Order: sequence, then structure tokens, then C-alpha cells
Amino acid sequence: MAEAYGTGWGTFQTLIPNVAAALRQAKSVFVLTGSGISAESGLPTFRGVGGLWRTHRVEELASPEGFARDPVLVWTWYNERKGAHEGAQPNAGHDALAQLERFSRDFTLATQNVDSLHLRAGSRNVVELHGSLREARCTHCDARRPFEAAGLPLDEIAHSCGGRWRPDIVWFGESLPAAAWQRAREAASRADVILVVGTSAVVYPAAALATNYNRAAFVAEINPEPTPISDRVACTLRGSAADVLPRIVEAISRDETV
Ligand code: BJW
Repeated sequence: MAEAYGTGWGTFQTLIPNVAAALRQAKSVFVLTGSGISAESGLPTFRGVGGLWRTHRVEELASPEGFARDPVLVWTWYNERKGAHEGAQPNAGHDALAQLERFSRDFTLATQNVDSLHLRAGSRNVVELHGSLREARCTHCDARRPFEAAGLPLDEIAHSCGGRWRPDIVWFGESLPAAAWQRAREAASRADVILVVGTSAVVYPAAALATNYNRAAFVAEINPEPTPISDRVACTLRGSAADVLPRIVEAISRDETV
């Protein structure tokens, strides 16, 4: 399919109609997003400039070992992030993906983000690969509690069963939720078009969804910076999600396709 729409570098004027044409004709569309799509909502990415939280790397905080070492530090990080999520609004990139879903017969959006902004923008078939900050769960039993806007009070980390409350997200070394992973992998495998938006594509297995399960799809990456998959995709749109995605949706709406 890649040859039918042209590949490689080019101006937005050429590439956007190409991607729009591929999307119009696709029977099935799969989108993978990462923290870059929420950058223009004011939420920091993980590995970019300012990607550190205070002096800590994400790998130190987002792991069962990091949580066991210092649960108060980890909860302080998640409480701050929860506050930032509550204050953030979906941006034009999130909105464009919600619109794109309405044009598509079979559309799946798998996100690595835990900020719920795709759902708030109106996307429906969303797979949250790394969980969400809507709930906390116990490390020991099946108990769950809503993750309040104010975060978890730091004197309530201990659960009555002897376990600890932790955010309902996937940390390094932990498996992705099996049902979410299966849904995403199947959707990536059957897609005619795959959009990879705002992810450094270094965290696995999520990054594998972009290029490893489907060699026939037309894959377009939307990211201002190159990533390890840039050389393997049909089309790279070097721009911000909030700029590029609405232009693609506009081209589809106006039928400016090739
Ligand atoms: C813009 C923009 C704009 C900026 N518009 N774009 C295979 C190979 C190698 C390693 C592994 C492997 N398989 C497993 C691993 C280990 C590990 C891993 O991947 N490590 C690598 C880092 C080396 N993976 C795991 O441990 C995973 N579990 C697993 O595999 O289970 C099986 C297993 C079990 C036991 C042992 C071994 C295997 C779990 C991964 C969980 C990741 N969790 C985190 C944090 C938790 C969630 C949270 O707190 O939010 O998820 S890490 C962090 O990275 C977060 C993100 O979801 C994830 C991805 O980051 P993302 O979103 O791509 O952000 P950035 O900052 O990296 O990139 C932002 C991009 O946006 C940049 O490219 C910018 O240019 C761009 N951008 N502005 C568009 N305006």
C-alpha cells in the first residue's frame, strides 16, 4: 500500500493529501499515540527537554522497585501529574483524532498516555496500554478506589489488607493488561493505515505496534523529531500533532485527496 501513496520526505502540501487519501480509502485505521500529543495541552513528555521530574528519571519512579523504595516520592509525582491532567484540556490533535474516528468504519486508538485526554476529546474506541490515572489499586488484593482530583493523601498509602495503594498504571518490568494488548495488536495487524503520533517509540512492547505486526500497512509518523522507527515508515510528517492532525482531517473533509 505504501507505494500507492508515495513515501519519504516531502512538503506538508504533498504529504498531507497523500495521508488523507490513504485514510479515506482505508477499511481499517490504527493510531498509536504517546505523550507528545498532550504536549500542546501543557503536559510534559517523558524524555524531552524538562522530561525529568525534579531530579528523577522516569525509570526511577515508574517501576515496582522505585515504588517499594520510596512510595511517598512516587505518589508525590503521580499526585502532581494528576493535578496537571485535571487542569489540562484536550488540544486540536486530540480533537482531530476524535473526528477521524467518525470517518472510519474500523478505528482503534491505542495510547500509552494515562491522562484520559483522548476520552475527554470524544474518542471512543480507545485502548489504554499503560493504564490510566482514574483509579488506584491495591498491590496485594483486588481493591480499587477512584483517583481523586487532589491525588492520594500521602498518609493513606497503606491499605487495610496490608498492601499499598498504587496508581492503576503499567510500570517498567510489568506486563501490559492482557485484553488491552490483544485488542491493540489485532487492530494494528488488520489496519490498512497506521498513524504513529507523538511517541519516541523506545518503550516496548507498545512501540512494536507501529511497525512489527503489519508489514502491509501505510504507516505515517507525526512527530517534530526523528525516532528509531522514522526510517521504517512510509511517510514522516515533521510537525506537531496539534498542527498536522487537523490539517489531515480538513483534507479528508474537503476531499483534497490524490
Ligand atoms: C511531539 C510533540 C508534539 C513532542 N506533537 N509529537 C524490548 C526491547 C527493549 C526493552 C524492552 C522490550 N520489551 C520490554 C522491554 C522493557 C521495557 C522497555 O521498553 N524499556 C525500554 C525503555 C528500553 N518495557 C517494559 O518494561 C514494559 N513491560 C513489558 O514489556 O512487560 C513484559 C516484561 C515483563 C517483565 C520483564 C520484561 C518484560 C512496560 C512499559 C511501561 C512504560 N511505563 C511508562 C510509565 C508509566 C505510565 C505513566 O506513569 O505515565 O509509560 S514509561 C513512559 O514511557 C510512559 C510512556 O507511556 C512511555 C512512552 O513514552 P512516550 O509517550 O513515547 O514519551 P517520550 O517522552 O519518550 O516521547 C515523546 C515524543 O513526543 C518525542 O518523540 C517527541 O519528539 C514527541 N513530541 N512534542 C507530536 N507537539
